[in-house]
Amino acid sequence: MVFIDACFGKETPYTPIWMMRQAGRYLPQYMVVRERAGDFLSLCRDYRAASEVTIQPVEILGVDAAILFSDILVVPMQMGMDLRFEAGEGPRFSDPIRSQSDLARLDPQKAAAELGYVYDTISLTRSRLAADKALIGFCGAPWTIATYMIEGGGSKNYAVCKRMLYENPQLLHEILRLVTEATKLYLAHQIGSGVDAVQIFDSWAGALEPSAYEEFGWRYILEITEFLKAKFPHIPLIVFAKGTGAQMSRLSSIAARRGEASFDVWGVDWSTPIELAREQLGGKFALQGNLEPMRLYDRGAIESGVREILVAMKGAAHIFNLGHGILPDVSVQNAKYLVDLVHELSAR
Ligand code: 1CP
Repeated sequence: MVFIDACFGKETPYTPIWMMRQAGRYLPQYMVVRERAGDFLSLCRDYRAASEVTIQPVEILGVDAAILFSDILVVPMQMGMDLRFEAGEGPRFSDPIRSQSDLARLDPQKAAAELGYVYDTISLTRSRLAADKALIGFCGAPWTIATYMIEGGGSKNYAVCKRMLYENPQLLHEILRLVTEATKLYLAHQIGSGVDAVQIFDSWAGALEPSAYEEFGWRYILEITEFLKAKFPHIPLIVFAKGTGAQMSRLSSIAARRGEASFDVWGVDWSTPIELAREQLGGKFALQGNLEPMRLYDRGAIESGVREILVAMKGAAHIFNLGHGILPDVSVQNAKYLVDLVHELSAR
């Protein structure tokens, strides 16, 4: 698979591409399946429907990899929390974790066992997906998951989490430890069910000051990648820690001090110059990214952005992607234009 070869830094006939959040509302075919399923969580739990929307972007856009259709928040939900997606409001936990006594409600083993609908989606999808297309499994990084568990939903300033971080760091560490345990088991099951690669999304990494991110964010990610790399060396691991562009060399040194690289691909967000990422990380990691997602509104903007990124990454291990998730109102034609353009301009 071209995508897997690129993750491991091997030469490929062209630069592979997929898009974060590629299965979603901008696709009319997704909306049809979503309506049929009722609500978002029912869609995640219905493995046939989830598999169908996982495959849609591969068939409609021609991307080189499918990403499992699910959500990062199914992990805390199956650990024992009450999750709702209110229309237009995003995720809500009615019972956020705020004190030591709340921890008794969280069970990592139960989570990994109750996520069977995800494992079913993976095996069905792998059996249906073309042999040359990769299936990516994923999870949220412990820090990003913890922000939702503690705040009770999305947040602008993460004040409840950060107050806990400075006032009661031990409690935050205990929450992160439980999520880390659940995530290791969950990802091992995802790999056992057939995913070809795994991405860890640390979407809110940039919310922490660098020293706090090292202690409460990065080290838990490395714990997960070290665990998986030892067990499944043939499965490429991708880490996307959004908003950490100014810390790339520090974070990679921390990883290097712990031993051999435990992950393969460094996800670069749209605010980080990819040539800077190449300078600081090139040779050690394949890079993934980093077109500004809003460029998808305009074909001229797509073309100039693609050309710039391909020139900066020429001769280096690279997977093309957006620098964060695709937005719900972009045109499918423009998304397809991007995929075709990357394939065409990178052909060797
Ligand atoms: O109403 C709906 O249709 C639900 C919208 C939706 C979708 C389509 C949510 C709710 N999640 C998803 C799917 C999803 N989430 C995928 C599927 C595979 C794909 O990429 O196509 C993935 C990988 C995610 C991951 C995810 N969920 C992240 C990390 C990636 C990122 O964008 O930073 C995060 C932060 C979430 C939480 C979440 N779930 C849903 C929403 C709207 C959010 C974000 C809320 C917020 O901004 O705080």
